[in-house]
Amino acid sequence: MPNNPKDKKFFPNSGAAFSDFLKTVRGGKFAVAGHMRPDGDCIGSQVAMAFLLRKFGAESVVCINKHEVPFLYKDFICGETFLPADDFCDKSFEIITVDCADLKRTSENLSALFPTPAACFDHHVSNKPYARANIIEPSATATGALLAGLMFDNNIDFPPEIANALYVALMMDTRQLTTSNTDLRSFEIASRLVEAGADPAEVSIKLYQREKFGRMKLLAEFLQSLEMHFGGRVCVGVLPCGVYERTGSCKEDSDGLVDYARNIDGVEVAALLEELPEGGVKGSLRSKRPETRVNEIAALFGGGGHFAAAGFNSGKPLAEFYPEFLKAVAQHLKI
Ligand SMILES: [Mn+2]
Repeated sequence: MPNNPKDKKFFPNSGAAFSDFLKTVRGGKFAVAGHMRPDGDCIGSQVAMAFLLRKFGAESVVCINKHEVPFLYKDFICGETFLPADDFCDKSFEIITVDCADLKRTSENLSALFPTPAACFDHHVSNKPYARANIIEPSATATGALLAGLMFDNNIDFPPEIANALYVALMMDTRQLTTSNTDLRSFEIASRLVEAGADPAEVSIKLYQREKFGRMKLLAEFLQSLEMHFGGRVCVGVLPCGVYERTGSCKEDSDGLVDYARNIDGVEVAALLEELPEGGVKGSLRSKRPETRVNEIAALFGGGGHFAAAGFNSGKPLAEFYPEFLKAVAQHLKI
């Protein structure tokens, strides 16, 4: 083991592909594409990639996404131009994707117009290589962690605002370094990013202290609706029709509400059952641990997802669906 930890490479297996890719950048025109409904890892990675391309001599660089940069991340785009993917058709540009396991995740338009991107940087285990250069590290906890690691490995300097964008990427995909895949390397990269100028306290204020009043009112209604079942092992909350209008919130504000139910001590399965205006129920499921496999409960109702986070839609009215759902959960948990 080298004495100086900085001699250690974060991503030795991708080093050669990364160097080869950088040699192709000079003079090129690049559109850095992220996935639809972009998250913090996507935006932070796009911004860092745009910086890198320009640093290595790209003539023109833009960022493109199907959906707009979410309000939370607008402070971290470092002056980059984000264009709507549905309108982008300039074939003098090459596409580089970040954080997209599948080219279709960019947009229908882009995947049809640019079937073979110049490069793909990703950390999804499901990624099937679709670009000319595929730099994929499934053990990286964020695409931003992969990009940061590759830049550290190659002694590529970047300014504090890029360190901040990459830090945001890492924090969002690891839920502030707490997800089950968070490893020592994630902490080391976070530490190097702070050394490069990332500001954890400022990032934390900008990401976690910007709640909207309407969302807080929605949360209050959701918490009020929580019911415990089976001795506290299952917690279910509902959002009735009209709740968004009543609280001055919107549909996106329901993201993450179900986590409050999961966070209760002793709860193994948490559910948010939302009554849809067109009829039926949208369900979001969470478990504390992946072994609980809530995706298998979701599958009973035609949905799916991950072991600890899954979802489904049912056509049945909430009052009819609720008891059926409880029965299915009890069977799954062998209660
Ligand atoms: Mn990601």
